[in-house]
Amino acid sequence: MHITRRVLGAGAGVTAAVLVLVTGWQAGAAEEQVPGQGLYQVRGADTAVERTDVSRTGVDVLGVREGAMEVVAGPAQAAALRAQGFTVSLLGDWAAMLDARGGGVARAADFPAGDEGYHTYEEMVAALRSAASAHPAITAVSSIGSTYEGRDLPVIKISDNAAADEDEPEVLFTCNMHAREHLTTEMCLHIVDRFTSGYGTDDGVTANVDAKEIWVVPSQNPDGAEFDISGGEYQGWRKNRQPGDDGTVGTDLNRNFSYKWGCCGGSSGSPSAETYRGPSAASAPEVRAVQSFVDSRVVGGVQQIKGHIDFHTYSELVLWPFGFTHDTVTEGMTQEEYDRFTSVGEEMAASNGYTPDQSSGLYITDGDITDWMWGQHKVLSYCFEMYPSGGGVEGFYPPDEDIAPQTTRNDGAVDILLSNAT
Ligand code: 0X9
Ligand code: CA
Ligand code: CA
Ligand code: CA
Ligand code: ZN
Repeated sequence: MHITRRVLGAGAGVTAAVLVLVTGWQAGAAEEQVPGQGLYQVRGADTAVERTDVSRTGVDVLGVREGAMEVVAGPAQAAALRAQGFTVSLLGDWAAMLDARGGGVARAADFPAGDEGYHTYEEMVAALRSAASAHPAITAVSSIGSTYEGRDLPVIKISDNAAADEDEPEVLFTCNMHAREHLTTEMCLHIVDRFTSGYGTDDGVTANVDAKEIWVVPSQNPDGAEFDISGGEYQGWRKNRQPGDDGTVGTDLNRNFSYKWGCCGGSSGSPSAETYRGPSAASAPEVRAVQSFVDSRVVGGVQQIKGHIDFHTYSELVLWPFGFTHDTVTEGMTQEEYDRFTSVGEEMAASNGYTPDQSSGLYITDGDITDWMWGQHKVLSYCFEMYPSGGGVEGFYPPDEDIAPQTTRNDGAVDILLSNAT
């Protein structure tokens, strides 16, 4: 589900040239390849080990469904996968598919035409401010730091007596670590809306707000998210916007966390890769901000945050640590702890219809947030891959009509996480 960047930065001329060149590809081109990035289906990667092999070729894995992977790959990568024995079939030209999804000219200040129901960075900040001004007693908005480009990373705290640091279990929800996973920003904003506007009327909401301190970070990567919607069409962007050593832009924030960073072949050392881990652990300002915020919740030697969900898209999965190893029980994870992850994970998955698994069951990653949250702080931490279960380019850009049903769908899972955060 990570992805190779669409080569758009060079300007519209490049896209036009690709479109001209690809007109021949449908007409039975021998190897089924496009000159630029193609969306491919890969068959034969039936085990996590094989899927990790696929991922390590540097292709952008969009999703895994019923034994088939959907990946975005260049011609050489497609050829390499075939050489490794996988069955690779072309589904379409990636740039052309993104163009088709763009929906034409859009208002520069918002999402592409038809998707304005999604929140831009500015709209997200405004939504937090208005929730706070409508419910001042139970909210506090602040910032956990700033991005590479200098944007604030807002966090909202929701609790009774929000201004005070009370002795209540704390819970963290984080979203939009990957730029193009915009549905997750809406997930965090839905959590904010539910636990503020439902206070005093919904008994379950009221009990949670009274008994817990809920922290919500709606976007961990606003630079990337704004870039992804710049120019009125989607860019298919994943990483942050920080240049690497060679000038290529972007670190994969979900490979940059400090626990077992770069340990295990679950990330790339090459700045141009979609899973570039950065030059050192926590080299990305966004990751430093999240880590120092969580570090700051150690009060009197005790981590106050007891539960966490990091929302991603897509594939409809509930994932838990560790991602760096296939082992269930290892240094930092006892059988009892693993069983707890499994049972809460399965309960949440039963509530939203997602598939539960240890994250390495998908593929190996190192330096991801849930490994760090658990490995460093022993926080019950999950990665949700939201709607849809599959779907190529559409997968990252569901129409805004999907926001309400697909965020509400996780209400039960969020409540289960809260009740287990003790
Ligand atoms: O690769 C990722 O960072 C996550 N998937 S995404 O498509 N949203 O990029 C999954 C991270 C979960 N960890 C492992 N699968 N090990
Ligand atoms: Ca909007
Ligand atoms: Ca409180
Ligand atoms: Ca507290
Ligand atoms: Zn993601």
